[in-house]
Amino acid sequence: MDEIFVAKGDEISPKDYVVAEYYIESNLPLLKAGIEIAKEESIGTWTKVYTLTESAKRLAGKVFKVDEEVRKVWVAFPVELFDIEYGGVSNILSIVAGNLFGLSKLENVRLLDIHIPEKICKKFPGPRFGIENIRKLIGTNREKRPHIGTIIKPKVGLNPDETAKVAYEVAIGGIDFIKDDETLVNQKFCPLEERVSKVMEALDKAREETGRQVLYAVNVSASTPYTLIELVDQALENGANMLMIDAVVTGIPMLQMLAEDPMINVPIHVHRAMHAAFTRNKRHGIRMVVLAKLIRLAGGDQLHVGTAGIGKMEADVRETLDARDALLKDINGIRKTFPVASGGLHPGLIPSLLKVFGVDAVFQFGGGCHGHPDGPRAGALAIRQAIEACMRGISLKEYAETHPELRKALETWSS
Ligand code: RUB
Ligand code: CA
Repeated sequence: MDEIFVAKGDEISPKDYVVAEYYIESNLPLLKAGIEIAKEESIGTWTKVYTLTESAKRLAGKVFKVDEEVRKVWVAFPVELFDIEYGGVSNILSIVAGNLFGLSKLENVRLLDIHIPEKICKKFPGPRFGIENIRKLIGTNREKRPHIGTIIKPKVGLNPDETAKVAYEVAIGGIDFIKDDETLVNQKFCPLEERVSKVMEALDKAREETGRQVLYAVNVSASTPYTLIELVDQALENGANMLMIDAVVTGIPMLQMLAEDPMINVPIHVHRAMHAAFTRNKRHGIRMVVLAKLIRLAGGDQLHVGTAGIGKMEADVRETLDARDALLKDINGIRKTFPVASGGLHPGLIPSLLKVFGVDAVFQFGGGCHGHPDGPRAGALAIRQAIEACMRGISLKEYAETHPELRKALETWSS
């Protein structure tokens, strides 16, 4: 019976299968361990069942490659197994990343990557804006540079007036976009409707003074589709020009719902709080690259991918860059998602960030903006100056001699 869960490499056409790569630790021989996954996630169970029809057998997942040295197994799941119209990302995850993590015969399993064929990719919306159109909104499509964003800090606690004041200061200082922090939604101390109305008023005022439109990503990570849409309506009615959703805690399908809504004509920034519960362990869980592929397909215009170990959050360079590449590489004409580096960043780290990420990236600063001794406007100016210095090939130290905000930032956070 196990033979139906095994195939030769040349029998698997990448057009007709979703291919999942797993790292496995098990007492079973690796091929057998892979078969446990193929079986559990397609047409099998722990024992022979007499209800298995001949036509059901064509839906068997198949192990078609094993690499003993790195303990890797490749499993191909036939396209027909997936219900993309109704099940979408939920259905994909329930197959390639479902029960298998709990199988007692497997001590550790890590989903390393997935390869999704064109016929499935085409059924997803992808980003409505993507890098090119966000660049048009910010005005950087000719002179390409990384975008700079800020997370308002403290992450919660400011009221709408205080939030708007900070927004005005960083907008004048030269930030490209502002985002709510992930734990701020619609709490009583800072109701979303009033917050958006006041922040947008402050950003309009800044635009009149500087000629630059700053984007504000409003966190609408609500618990049900109904409350989500209620918050989206409140945000858009009050002039929001960007939305933010935490796609891990809220669910990728909620992101897709926003991306497919013809009434929502603003980019969507995607946060990923809680991802490290399953992406961090190198032996068990799901790599960030998998999440990045699914979030791009579902319509995320910007997505956090980590800082390659430059900032405060754990991540090795390879993990960050693989996630970044998944957002940028060509996938059947689907727009590119802006990779976001965030967490523990400050102006002194911009040269290292540029070296790793290049210009097609968003660098985001919370403490590294609002912790500037002269306040958020000076913080934003210092970030802007660090970008300018790098784009002009001048060292930060030299540029700081004539730019006091940058000088103070470098003194504050010597890297
Ligand atoms: C960063 C911040 C974000 C983290 C999340 O604030 O608020 O939530 O970037 O991590 P600060 P990741 O700049 O003050 O550290 O981007 O890795 O998902
Ligand atoms: Ca945060």
